[in-house]
Amino acid sequence: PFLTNVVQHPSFLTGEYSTAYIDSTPELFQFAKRQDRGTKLLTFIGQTIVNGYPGLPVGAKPAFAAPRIPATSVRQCDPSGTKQILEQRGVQGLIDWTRQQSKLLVTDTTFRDGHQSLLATRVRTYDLLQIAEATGKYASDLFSLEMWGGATFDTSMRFLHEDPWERLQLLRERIPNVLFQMLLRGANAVGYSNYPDNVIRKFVQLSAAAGIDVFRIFDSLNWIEGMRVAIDAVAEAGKVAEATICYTGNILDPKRDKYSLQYYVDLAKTLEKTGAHILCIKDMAGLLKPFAAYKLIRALKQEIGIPIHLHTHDTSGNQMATLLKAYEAGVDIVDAALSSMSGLTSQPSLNGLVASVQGMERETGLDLHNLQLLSDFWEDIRPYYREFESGMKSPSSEVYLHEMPGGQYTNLHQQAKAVGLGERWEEVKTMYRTVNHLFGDIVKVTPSSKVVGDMALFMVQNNLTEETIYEKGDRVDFPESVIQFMQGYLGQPTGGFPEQLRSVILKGRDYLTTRPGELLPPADFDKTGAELSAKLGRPVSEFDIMSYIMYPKVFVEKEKYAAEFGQVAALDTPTFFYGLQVGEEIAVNIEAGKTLIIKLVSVGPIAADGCQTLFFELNGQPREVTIRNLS
Ligand code: 3PY
Ligand code: ZN
Repeated sequence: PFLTNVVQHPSFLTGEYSTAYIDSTPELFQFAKRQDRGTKLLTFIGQTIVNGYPGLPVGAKPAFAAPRIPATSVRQCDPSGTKQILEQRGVQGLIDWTRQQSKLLVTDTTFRDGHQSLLATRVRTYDLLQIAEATGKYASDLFSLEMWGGATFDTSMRFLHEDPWERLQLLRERIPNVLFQMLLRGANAVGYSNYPDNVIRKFVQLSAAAGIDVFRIFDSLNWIEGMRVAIDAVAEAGKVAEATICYTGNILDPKRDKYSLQYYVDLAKTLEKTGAHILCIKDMAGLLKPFAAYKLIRALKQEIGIPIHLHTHDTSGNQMATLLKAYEAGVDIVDAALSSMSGLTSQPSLNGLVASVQGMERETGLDLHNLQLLSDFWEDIRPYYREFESGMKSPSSEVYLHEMPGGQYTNLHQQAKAVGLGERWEEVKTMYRTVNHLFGDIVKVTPSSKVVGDMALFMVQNNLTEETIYEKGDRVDFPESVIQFMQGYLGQPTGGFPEQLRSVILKGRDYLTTRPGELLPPADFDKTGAELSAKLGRPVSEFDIMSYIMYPKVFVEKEKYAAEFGQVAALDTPTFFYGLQVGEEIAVNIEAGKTLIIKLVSVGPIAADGCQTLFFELNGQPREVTIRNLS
């Protein structure tokens, strides 16, 4: 009975999902006055020149060489790749083909996990589009391209001021032949807490309609209940449900028996019974050592009939060996990233993998020369994003100690810097391990990994230790994410919650023992859409409504940003991050057939009121914008 109180708790309702949001935050809906598109973009560029892009240095724009973009002739008129196999033969036909064909199949993760793990998820649609057609052409023998979901949904809106759905649709138009794959966090969709079941179903339908073919579905605690709704929805949409076991611990260590070989085999069998078309082993932190991979995949091959897809991160530097041992054990599909976007916290090198198995019975069929052309492009654009690199320069076996997912490493590092703990990063990593221990050794992957990260930052900040937390904990308010985790909003961990710690953190609050999605009131899409449309003063699409339901605040901020600064997504990346140099001229395509020519003529001094005037030419006409210097 008390469970109803929990789901009506205001913090839960406003957390990530609420239709009451519009009414409770009217100030968010006051938009800047209308200006023409050119002036908006000049304002954005001026703002970036004067005050910098948030988090990046202000000052001279670095010199970047133009990226090498391999020539593509007109779009392939007769595409044939895995996408066509799915379309012509259906899901079962695709799975049968996967089993019958003889190659090692490969997924390229560069468009999603590669940059999520190396560049804090900051790669812009503009750059993805530059290489999209060439990717479809030169990597047409891929099983799939992982290119959406995970952290990209949130980040594209929050930091890049882009529409994630538009990214998906634009890439789909340019890459008609390879399966598109996304990462879906089960009942958390692409967010950080559970959503009502009808939101999960709708999210899957919309993603499928916009172009996703393969849904990698995981639960951040390996809790099967958190995956069922999504698995069923994907099957219903006629798409591929790739259900996931997240790998943690070490199956070769008899002392670490919470996550044993038997644990994974049982989970895999349950997922197969639940309707998974493919099984993913998601080694999000890169803990699956080579010989463990062999043992795990051999065992799974004997116990289940569906294809096995291996995902890992190369943080330790050991993971090419893991892929090769997985090959020996008969893995069907593996993930890798183009070489210039591989290694360290990203996936092992795709180019290297292709070369490694050349001449073997199950060589990949991918062409090394063509892959090099694609890698060259990424090598050239990676410097645009250098400020988002983690600073990690070599492989680190420390990952076996802290067990932090590759996709979290750069993001948590940024988060630590943002709260003033940049200097104490070593302590944060050690605390991450301590928190895992305090939590009872849990699976750590978004969002459970975020909870561990938040708690680690919090403990370092407040000088709490494993020993003092129980006494001092009564007097501190823990982060909201930690409270919600202990309340069961991310689901139930294997072996349950640590009771003593839970009571210190919850301080008498209620908690759930069943699936949050069962209790959450369903979203009313029509009502939310009508309200949103009225507030924004424009018609809204189903995609807008979904973005809003997933991330209400971030979505509205994005709308406000667009009202003030226009289509910043149309700017090239160096200009987006660093503005223009005096004398520099760029062409900006704001819609098909409409190009703005923007030139920075000069930058005025800081006036007494703290403002600076920038003089531009817009399509040859003089224009000026005045920006307050915030330094
Ligand atoms: C995500 O959920 O974004 C991940 O990449 C988890 O590994
Ligand atoms: Zn990953």
